[in-house]
Amino acid sequence: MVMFSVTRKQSVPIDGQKPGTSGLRKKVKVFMQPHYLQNFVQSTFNALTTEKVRGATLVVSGDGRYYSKDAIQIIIKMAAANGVRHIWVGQNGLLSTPAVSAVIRERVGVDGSKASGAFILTASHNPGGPHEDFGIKYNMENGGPAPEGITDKIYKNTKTINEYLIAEDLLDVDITATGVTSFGGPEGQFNVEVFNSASDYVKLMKSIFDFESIQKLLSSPNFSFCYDALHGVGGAYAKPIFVEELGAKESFLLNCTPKEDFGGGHPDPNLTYAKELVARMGLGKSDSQGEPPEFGAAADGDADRNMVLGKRFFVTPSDSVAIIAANAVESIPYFYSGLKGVARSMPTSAALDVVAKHLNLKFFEVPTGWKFFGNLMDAGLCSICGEESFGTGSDHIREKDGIWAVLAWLSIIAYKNKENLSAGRLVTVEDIVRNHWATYGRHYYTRYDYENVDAGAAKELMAYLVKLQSSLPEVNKIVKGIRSDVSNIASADEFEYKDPVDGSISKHQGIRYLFEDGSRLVFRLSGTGSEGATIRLYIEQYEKDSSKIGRESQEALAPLVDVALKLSKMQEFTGRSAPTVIT
Ligand code: VG1
Ligand code: CO
Repeated sequence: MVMFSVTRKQSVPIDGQKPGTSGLRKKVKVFMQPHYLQNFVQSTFNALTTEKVRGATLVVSGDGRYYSKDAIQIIIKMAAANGVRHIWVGQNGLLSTPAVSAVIRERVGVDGSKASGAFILTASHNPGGPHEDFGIKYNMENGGPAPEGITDKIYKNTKTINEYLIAEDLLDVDITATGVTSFGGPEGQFNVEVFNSASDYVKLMKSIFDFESIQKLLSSPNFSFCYDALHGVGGAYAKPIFVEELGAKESFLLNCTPKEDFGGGHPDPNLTYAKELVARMGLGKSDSQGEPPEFGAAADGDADRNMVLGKRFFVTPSDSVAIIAANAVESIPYFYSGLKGVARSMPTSAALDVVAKHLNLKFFEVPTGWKFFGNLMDAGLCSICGEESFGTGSDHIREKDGIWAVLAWLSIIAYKNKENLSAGRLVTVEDIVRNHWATYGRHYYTRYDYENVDAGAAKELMAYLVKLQSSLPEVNKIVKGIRSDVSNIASADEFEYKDPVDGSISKHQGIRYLFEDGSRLVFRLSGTGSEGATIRLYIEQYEKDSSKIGRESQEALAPLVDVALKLSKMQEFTGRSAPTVIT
């Protein structure tokens, strides 16, 4: 057996290693600086404490973006030096974020060990390549992102770090082939196990959904489908699940070969960045030839997000989670015995609230970021949850799950068509959504993103909005001066969350203006960008009157948009006359 020794490397703190909404994300060249990644990894080990690290089994993998391969070898060497016993790596370093969560919760190693955590190497929906972003985050033994208590400790450690441990003489491990490589260290054997990236996840999906009914749907001549992985790691799961298990045609898959730079694109599944899919579905400016498929979906770089489309029809993520929750018990075997509760992030529309009320389900509103759902799920309080940012998931794991959401939609479509699949007209995605609105009312919803705004200007805008909140009569005077046809603002605050399970408090989670008729304006600064600041503006209006639910969303929301932009002095502060992305 090859032996290695442990080196203590001197280091100094490096600024700016505070994990954001979902880990630390920076430009690749920042991560490549000497000691940068190492400082963060050692700070994580130190935050977890030696007892948790020594002898542990940890997962290291990610969405395969540029620099992942180097980072994996560095983390393997540092894990060995810190006394970790087993490192698990998905073949070629690939594991989607939901698959990592599944692997932590479900997988048993060749020697019978179970993993207690993972380094996930991804900057998710941010672009990749030598000039773009890299990212790293740590997930805990429940399979979910480290809670703020841990990420705060990690950050604190990065500010005082003076050394890290590394097994410099450990040879690079071949991660292209499955199998176990063993080394001998000062504390005994150290193993690196490379395993198939898809098999644990595929097994889990088969235990949740009725694959037979989905297979029938996919083989029906009345049904067609398109899945766009945007060159992210979702492609490594799309083929085994949709083609090999469910019999979809290979031509249904788009951009399903994972690439280090996502083909130069922005792996963010929305109407702006998933251009090819949007055109295929008949929703683009210049649509592609032929009849669009009945169902389309896309994923982000690490495949935890999903966008769901019908033929010439966009499903908002806020509606998507509400519709899944409303139909899950009938259509998805995992939920046959009922839902424990549902949850959404604060800026997500209240469509889910209405479903929860109708079905008499427990309901929770949490801050942005998946880490807040985990506690609820661990406590058995929540089965299905979602975010407006194309994130949907359930308590089968502790991350949002893009492919799960697609399978959930396919299950619902299969269920709605189970009698008339070969004969009558298909119940389409659009039918399902319109029927939902007719039952529950419609939440018109849009999000405006102002990306890479000057950080100082963004802060000033936010401070201004908080200051305005001190006098509601003043705000209402301004609002009425902008548009007399919107209702009054009933309250305004900064969202604060007290975790019902552990009592922890998260402050400053977004600025809210709540109107008397249930409309909302929410302003937040993004915590996932790597350059400047991104301002997110979320606008929502509820319509119960069934004669008014068929309007174009941008038209229905125009008065509120007008109010939001003028009230916040968006152009004055940022110099931007239009957002970068409208969803
Ligand atoms: C964004 C989304 C948030 C999501 C987060 C991570 O955060 O708004 O809902 O949980 O990305 O998603 P922010 O702070 O930029 O608004 V992923 O798929 O990028 O890990
Ligand atoms: Co993601």
